[in-house]
Amino acid sequence: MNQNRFQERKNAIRKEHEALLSRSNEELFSTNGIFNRYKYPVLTRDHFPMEWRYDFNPETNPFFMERIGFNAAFNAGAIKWKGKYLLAVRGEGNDRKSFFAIAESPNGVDNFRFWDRPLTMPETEDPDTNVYDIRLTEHEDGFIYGIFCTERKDPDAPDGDTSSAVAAAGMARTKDLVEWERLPDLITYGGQQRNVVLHPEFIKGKYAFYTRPQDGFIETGKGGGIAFGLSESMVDSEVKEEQIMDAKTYHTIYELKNGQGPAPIKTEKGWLNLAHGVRNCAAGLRYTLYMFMTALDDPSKVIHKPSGLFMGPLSQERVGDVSNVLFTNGWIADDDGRVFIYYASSDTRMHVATSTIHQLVDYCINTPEDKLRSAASVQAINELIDKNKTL
Ligand code: M1P
Repeated sequence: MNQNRFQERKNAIRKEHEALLSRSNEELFSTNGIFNRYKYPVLTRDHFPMEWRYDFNPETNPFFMERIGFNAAFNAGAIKWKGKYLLAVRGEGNDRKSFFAIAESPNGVDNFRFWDRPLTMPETEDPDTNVYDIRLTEHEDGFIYGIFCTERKDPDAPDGDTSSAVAAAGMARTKDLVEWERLPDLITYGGQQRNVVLHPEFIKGKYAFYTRPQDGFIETGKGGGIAFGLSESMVDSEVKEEQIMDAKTYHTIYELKNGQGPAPIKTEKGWLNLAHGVRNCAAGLRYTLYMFMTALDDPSKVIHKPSGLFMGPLSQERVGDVSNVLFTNGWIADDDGRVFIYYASSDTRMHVATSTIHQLVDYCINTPEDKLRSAASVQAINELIDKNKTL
């Protein structure tokens, strides 16, 4: 391949990439009135910078081929930082390894661009095989914490078992999102951990965690749902007692397991919580998002819980590496009351939906609760019809 061909390919790919990165997004009309989806995903694997993918030297890459490939961009933590909307994305390479990379947007809905390099997350003495699903919490102690899943091969796996893993909560903190200080993994006593989230305020003078105790890597077993626990310190963090605050429940969208999404948002009426629930069906595990509200003076106490799912996979969102999955670990509450909900579909790409604090509080308080029986659901429908008949 001659020099012209190299240059042609490079220019064509650059042009297409730039068009993708600068594409405007479009808010879609919402019949539910609770949130608005957007026409395009905000980040995909095609958004990763060309400099991370290609060797730009025609001598060593005469065909201008990709040297490092990326498979997915999903499950991002989120934060508003210096006026910009930042996503700490879970990038996944073709090698199946996940890593974190920050992408920034001027408006939260489009024009997301990755910073120059992926995030360098220091390791502990026990190196991580895989890291993913970071939750960013701006804590009142002045640090931004990143709590994520660290996965390592199960040391007790029998010979020949090359897939059993152990999941724990990895911990790191930063003041600028560039330099990270790795802290020891969170110590808990309820088995494995994924979906651990740090609450932004001290509770009883301690650090407060949302955890998800689970017996195995995939199965939660007797680990019963989203739990709440306190730790004296973040440097040697230990949650001695995990109290289930939002249990997995028979015949709900969180029947099999659930997990806290991002850190909750404080409102006048209580803390807004966003989580994922998982149920099993003939198509496999189905992940949807749901919401609940907790008491201002006790974030472990659920005070409002709308029935069922808040958001489930639709259209193209249904299909991907792990189909039929919506997952969230990042949202941003703006000063003007707007809320940007960042969610991933099918472990493949990132989307945004927008709402407001007022709408989400209204949704949590005024949506009927799940009474756990078909007849009770019909009764709720009839109550609404009756109410409308009086108008
Ligand atoms: O594949 C769907 C999700 O599965 C896991 O979620 P949970 O811990 O609730 O089972 C996570 O690995 C998550 O990253 C993934 O999106």
